[in-house]
Amino acid sequence: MPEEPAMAKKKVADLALMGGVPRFERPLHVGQPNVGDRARLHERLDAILDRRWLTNHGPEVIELERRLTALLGVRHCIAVCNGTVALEIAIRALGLQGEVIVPSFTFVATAHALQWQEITPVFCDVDAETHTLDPVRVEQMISSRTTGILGVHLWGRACDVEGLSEIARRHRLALLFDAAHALGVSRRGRMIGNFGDCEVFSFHATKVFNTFEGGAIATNDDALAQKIRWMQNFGFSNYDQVDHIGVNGKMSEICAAMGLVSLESLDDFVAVNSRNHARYVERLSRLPGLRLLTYDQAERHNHHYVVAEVLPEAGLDRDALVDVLMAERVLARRYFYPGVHRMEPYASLYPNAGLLLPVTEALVERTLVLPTGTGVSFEELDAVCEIIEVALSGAAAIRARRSARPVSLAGRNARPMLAPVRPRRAGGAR
Ligand code: T4K
Repeated sequence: MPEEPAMAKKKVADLALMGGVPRFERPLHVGQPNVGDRARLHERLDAILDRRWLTNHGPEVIELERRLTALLGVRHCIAVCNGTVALEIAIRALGLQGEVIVPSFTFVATAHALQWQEITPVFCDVDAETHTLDPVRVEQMISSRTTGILGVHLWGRACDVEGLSEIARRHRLALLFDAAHALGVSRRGRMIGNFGDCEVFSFHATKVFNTFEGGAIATNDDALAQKIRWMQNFGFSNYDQVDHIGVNGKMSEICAAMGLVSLESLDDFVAVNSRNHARYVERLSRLPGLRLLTYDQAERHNHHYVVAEVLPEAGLDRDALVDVLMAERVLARRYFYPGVHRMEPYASLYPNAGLLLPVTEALVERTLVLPTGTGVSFEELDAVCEIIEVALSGAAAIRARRSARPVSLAGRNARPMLAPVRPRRAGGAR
């Protein structure tokens, strides 16, 4: 019989947390970038340098906006330097002030984009199944100071856009969506990008589609699009003429080139994600206490996030499982722990916000995001599943080990571990 490699995980004693050899030599990341055709990217970079047109709405940005507009089936898609600045511009262009209702179960940028402009983010609870804003709770949070609702299509699963639109219409509120996770996703057959007053995408390196850093604002409102374009470029409406307050939110040509190359491979990226997601569901959803989030088969999805909820029946809590995985160099993430309302400045400004966020408070304790994307091979993914299976089967031993030596890799000090990355080749588009 061939011998098992030293790092194979067959029993709980093999786990690195229990003294075994780590399964992976180099870290396995959530959010390792998808990279398209390198030769095409190099060609585009040469063309940019030959043209000597590096930024300020050059031909690459114009082409990217044209293709994104077509992909989304929307009237306008304005490329921006990153998703956070795109949110800030959208919020400003919509004239939001006072209070805006927003989930706390999101990346901190969603709330920061409001607070940065001295608008109060009013944290609203999410639905336990969908992880997105619960319209019933949204309506309860509306006050005389409320000017808008900012929903988040978390994990690329669309909010209840119909419910939120109806509330916004009835209360005359602006409605925008943080669609950072939702490029290539549909809602009732219509692409995300078409809902609310506008929707904001992130094209950060860790997203399914990336421009290194980048983002975009999509809208069907011509006047709003015009205002966003001015605001994104210092308020210039013409040479020498400034009609608005504005910032520098422009996307550079090099980022747009990466975007065009990424767009050409987007279907391949999504196919890999979709295959990976199906494999995780197949192997992990049969384990007691693990709930894998699924995607509505009737819609288009990017399957970019593999999200598990670790329930009490698992025998290990989420942080224990993260410790097990981190010891194997699987950098699973606790997105979006501890909830924005527990981060500063919000924790000090609104110390009791958690009382109104019971679902969020539960989700931040049990949600786990696993590695996927073209940087993760199918074999690596199976090895991650194997680690989880072995860990849950030996939950009691792991609990005992952790209480004897309570050093948590999942704590704040874990971050320096993320630094060393060695280049490598794996399956998927390159
Ligand atoms: N709204 C929502 C709902 C969002 O999720 C985000 C961003 C935004 C708004 C704001 O959009 P941007 O302004 O970022 O365009 C990461 C991303 O930096 C952030 O863009 C993203 N959400 C968030 C969910 O994830 P961190 O703090 O987790 O990043 P970091 O450095 O820990 O990287 C994540 C993992 O990816 C690590 O294991 C390392 C790996 N990685 C990262 C980069 C940048 C790589 O392997 N290669 C890389 O190039 O926030």
